[in-house]
Amino acid sequence: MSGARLERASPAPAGQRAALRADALAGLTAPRKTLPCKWLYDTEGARLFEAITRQPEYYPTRTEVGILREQAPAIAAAVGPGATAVEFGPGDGGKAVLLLSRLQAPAAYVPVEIAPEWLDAVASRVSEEVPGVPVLPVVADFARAFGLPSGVPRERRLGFFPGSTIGNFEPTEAADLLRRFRAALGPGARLLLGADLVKGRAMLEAAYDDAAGVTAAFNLNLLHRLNRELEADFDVPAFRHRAVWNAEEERVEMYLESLRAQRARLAGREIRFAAGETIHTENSHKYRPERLEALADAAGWRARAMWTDQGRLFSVWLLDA
Ligand code: AVI
Repeated sequence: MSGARLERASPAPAGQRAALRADALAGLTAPRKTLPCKWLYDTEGARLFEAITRQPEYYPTRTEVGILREQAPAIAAAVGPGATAVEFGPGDGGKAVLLLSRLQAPAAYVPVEIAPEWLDAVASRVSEEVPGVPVLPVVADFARAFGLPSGVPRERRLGFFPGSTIGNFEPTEAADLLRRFRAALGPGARLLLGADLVKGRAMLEAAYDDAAGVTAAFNLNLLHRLNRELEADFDVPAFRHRAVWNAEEERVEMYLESLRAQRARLAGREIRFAAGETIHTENSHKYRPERLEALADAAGWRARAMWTDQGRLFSVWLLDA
């Protein structure tokens, strides 16, 4: 994927709609149909994703939060006092609150996010829940090259990229992203990174196809979004959600499968589906520790520490620039 970051603008601005149209036309007229996973996150998609994180099958969020809580003393000791935490795509700010309230005298918190209204909400939450830590919000798209403003302290910068969002990027894109973080943070920086680990098929496929159908609704919302924003006419109930563990690529793949032969109109084009034909909508790469270390290494980072849970489901890494 290019850009696993959440896009929450609603209704979509014209530029964003044009980009969605271009991506949808390119992806749905290709021999193997695809849609980039960044488009999963409109307002409804973001709401559904928050609901996914509360599903019993979706272990990553609660496991990572458990690691951050349990290992907070070790993380705080390794990071040291006076860090400026720079979070890329801060979500609802919950993990920032957890981190900042455990670090020793953090100097500042810098959430980096493309959607200004989302940034405001995160800044208010963190200011309220961790008073005394200056919040310096930065509007930027970290999926592209960006710099931090001069007001952000240069010393002891700690990048923060939790949630295993790194897994939604293809490995070469993930290395580019880590390289960009390194360039933006500067020499001497550290990065606290969450990465989901490889595990058995049953647990992975259940995590991406929960019994309550929330992940299915999240995936199908992509077709609703095309109908809403591009005036397409997908018959959404004629598609179903599928999640498949690809053991060779070590990633969970999400698809929308057409239940019958059908056609849909999209931006003046007719898109045909055979029965059983799929649209590939997301990859969620899982990492073995040695592969994550090699990825970090390729991007110029050195692994300093890794923390995991008892079941070795998830990993939190501290990397040195
Ligand atoms: C945002 N990202 C880390 C999630 C994941 O687990 O890959 C997105 C997701 N897709 C389906 N469920 C969750």
